Amino acid sequence: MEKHYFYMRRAMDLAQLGMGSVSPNPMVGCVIVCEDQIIAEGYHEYYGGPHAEPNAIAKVDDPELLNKSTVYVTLEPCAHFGKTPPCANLLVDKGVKKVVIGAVDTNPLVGGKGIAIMRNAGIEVIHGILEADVHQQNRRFFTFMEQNRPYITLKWAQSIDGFVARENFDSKWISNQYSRQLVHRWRTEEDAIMVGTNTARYDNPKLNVRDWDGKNPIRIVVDRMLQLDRSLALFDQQQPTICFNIVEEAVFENLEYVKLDPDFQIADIFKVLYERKIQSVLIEGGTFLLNKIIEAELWDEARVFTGQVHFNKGIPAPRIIGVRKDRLDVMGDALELWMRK
Ligand code: AOF
Ligand code: ZN
Repeated sequence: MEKHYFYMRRAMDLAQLGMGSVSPNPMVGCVIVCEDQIIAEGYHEYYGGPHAEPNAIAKVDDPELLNKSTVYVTLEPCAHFGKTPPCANLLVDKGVKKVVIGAVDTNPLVGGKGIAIMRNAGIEVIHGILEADVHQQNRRFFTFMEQNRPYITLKWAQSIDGFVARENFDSKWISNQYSRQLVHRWRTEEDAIMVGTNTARYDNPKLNVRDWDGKNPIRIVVDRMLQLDRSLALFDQQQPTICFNIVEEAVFENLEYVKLDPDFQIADIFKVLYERKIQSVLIEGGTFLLNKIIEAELWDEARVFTGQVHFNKGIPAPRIIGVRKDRLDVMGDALELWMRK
């Protein structure tokens, strides 16, 4: 039994290498073990590319070994013809002896069917090894599949006395350069970043990745009445941008205006994002938008920096109730990590 956890952990480490490249697919890793030795490894490397299992199988030198091998895979092998043929059938065709799975795939196209295909073919299948960890690793994918909305991470920085900005909306220099660099890393890990009107107006954020290596996310802004100046950095068309409003529908190169009903709710925005396969969103402010999402209980995770400054008065930080996961020190800034459940 012990061994299962060891190999599954290795498969999870491989899966993690797909972070930032596989969305909206899950991160999946695969390890093939013959007589207590790893004979091949693979992972899902990029969206649209081969799945973890064929990548691992391709690395096996002697296919004869497969009929006495155990395949460890973090997610249930797929049962559908998608961008690639079903992985469950591949494992059957290759004659593997046993398959050990982390979590069952809740994609309705798969959902237990992969396991059934393999069991019907006589393969011994067990699942649920490190299941909670695999769920945590693919929390964006599972939330997207099960709740039909993107996985939402809230982020803000506050002063020691609980303000996100001074009264004139000046919010510069709450957090230090290391915290700000960490945010750039986070931007590479989500499909999109979203801000409200005031943040776009007063902070004029570029919402791109500068202090880390990785892909730029899609930018999303809510500008109800289309009052934002088109010269703001976020409208520079250097990266795909969506502007939600109630005035007009329009598409330019890399910049799209999506019109919603005048009484639209946060859930309506998330529905559009779901339909566009945007699996995760980092909400970078401001407090109006953050509070709306907190009230609607449509967030999953919050990351809150507290910097070493006092504002005495200003714009109060959002307040959340949930399960706090951790409190870390980022070179003097306190970073609290909250999970909603
Ligand atoms: C696996 N192994 O490595 C991954 C799986 O569009 P496709 O064909 O790439 O299929 C995507 C779906 O396949 C995805 O939503 C998820 O259910 C499953 N991902 N399955 O057997 C893998 N990445
Ligand atoms: Zn597959």
